[in-house]
This record gives sequence, C-alpha cells and structure tokens, in this order.
Amino acid sequence: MSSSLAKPTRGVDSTVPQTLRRVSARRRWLLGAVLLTISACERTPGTLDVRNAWSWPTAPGRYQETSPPSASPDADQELGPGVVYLEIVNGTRQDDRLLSAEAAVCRVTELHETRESEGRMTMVPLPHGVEVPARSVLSFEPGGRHVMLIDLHQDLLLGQRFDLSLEFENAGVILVQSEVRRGATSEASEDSSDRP
Ligand SMILES: [Cu+2]
Repeated sequence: MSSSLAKPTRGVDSTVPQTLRRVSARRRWLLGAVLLTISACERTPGTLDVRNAWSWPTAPGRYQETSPPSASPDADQELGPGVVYLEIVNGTRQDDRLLSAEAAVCRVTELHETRESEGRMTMVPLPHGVEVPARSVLSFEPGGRHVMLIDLHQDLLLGQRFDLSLEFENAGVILVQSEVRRGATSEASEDSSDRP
C-alpha cells in the first residue's frame, strides 16, 4: 500500500520547483554568509590573546619519543632547558610585536626559532622579537618558534603549570600559564591518568 503511493510523483518534483529551490537556497546561503561576517566583526573584541601555552616535561625519564630534536635530553645535564609553545591571536586591526618573555622558573628567557640549515636543525635567537600581524594567529610550535627557558631553577613536571609573562609592543604585558604536557593537546596527559 505505501510503496504504490511513494512512486509516481517523481516527474512533477524534479522540474521547476527544484530550480527555484536551488536559487533561493543559494541566496539564503549568501545572506547567511554576509550576516555571519558582519556579526563576527561585531563580536570580535579587538584584543590580542595568548592561548594554549604548554611545555614539554623536563624531568629525567619523562621525555616522550615525540620530543622535538632541540629538547633531546642530555645525560650530563641535571636540568635541561625548558621550552614553551603557544598561540598568539591578534584580533586587533593593528600589527603587534612580541618583544620578550619572562618566567620565574628559569634564569633567562629567550625567543627562539628552530631552523633547518644544511640538513641540521639549529636554534636561532630572535632578539628583535616576533611580529604578529593584525587579525592573524601566530603559532609557536615544535620545530618552529618557541620560548626558551634557559637555566631552569626547577624541573617541569607533567601536569604542572607555571607563569609566563609576555611583553608586546602594543598590547603590553600579558600573563599566561604554561601547562606541562606531552603534546600540543592536553588529551595525552589526560589519557594516561586514572579515571576518577
Ligand atoms: Cu630554543
């Protein structure tokens, strides 16, 4: 009974009404896109934010195989250098510049970039800081830019958090907390912990 009712309407549906529907759907999509763009512009607070700051653990035996080449543990060093990765979100209409970083966990904090030259990975200090173009997201990530923590006063243990202050040319000083993890997402450290 139901199958005989479902079949015959095919020819009627697929001519004019479908064309009309396609046009109006496209118009609706365009209108939606325009509205989304407008509301996104209105909602963007126009601030510069730093998010997802994290560090590899430094304690002996806690390095993972995913550690970057620059952070390979040195058996002779009790406390190796630490590193911080993060994302800078410049929601403003103005270019900005990360000038320097400071952390109480180490003696010296520098901005570095890992570069490949002649097949070797080397770290290059960035004494003039890093430009953060207007309305852009700049990533500090393994194999690239990073904040180098030189002469650590303490080990960075998995799950710990420590303060880092970042000085920008326009945005001023921004305080963040770096989480000691095994990777860019916190999932890795959460997975290994016992379920509550
Ligand atoms: Cu470095």
